[in-house]
Amino acid sequence: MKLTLVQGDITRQRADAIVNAANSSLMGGGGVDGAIHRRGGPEILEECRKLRAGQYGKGLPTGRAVATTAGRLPARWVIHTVGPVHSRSEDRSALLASCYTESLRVADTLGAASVAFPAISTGIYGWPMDDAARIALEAVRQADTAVTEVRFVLFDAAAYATFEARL
Ligand code: AR6
Repeated sequence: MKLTLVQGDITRQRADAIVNAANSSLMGGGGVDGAIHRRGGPEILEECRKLRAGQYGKGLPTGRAVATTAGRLPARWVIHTVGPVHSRSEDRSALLASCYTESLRVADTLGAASVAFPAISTGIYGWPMDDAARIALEAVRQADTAVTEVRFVLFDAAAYATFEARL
């Protein structure tokens, strides 16, 4: 598997699938979730609504992943995953790792060869970047997947530098 790091906006990435750091409701939010729905258009939310009306009536559990169309984005699919909120009192790193492995598992079911990830849980959900980078890189490296390219799309220079140091 080829692992690459880029600094930029994930909504601009050409990849078979881009991953969204969503929340359980799948109804959109701020951060990368807001950007994906804004730029991708209403088609994505429409599919999310159908998922909520069907299989995910109670919402998508933390650490799980599900795919929709990518609407107007230059990707074929958006894989929505729900990161854990960072906690000082409880070790939730297995749930964060699960976001990466479950997203890759969904990518495999789609036949996606290239997948772009944001740094899940490192914004509104408060996960320290260095620890999140360690967990993300380890999870992706150890994943049993047919995906041949994983790209981490880091929003700012500091996040990029942290991932680069870890890599
Ligand atoms: N491209 C790439 N990375 C981005 C972009 C972008 N366009 N925008 C932000 N980031 P966050 P979370 C980075 O808050 O912490 C939403 O409301 C950002 O700098 O998007 O998992 C959801 O609905 C940070 O490093 O996701 C949930 O309620 C990283 O993406 C909640 O936020 C993740 O930040 C999820 O929180």
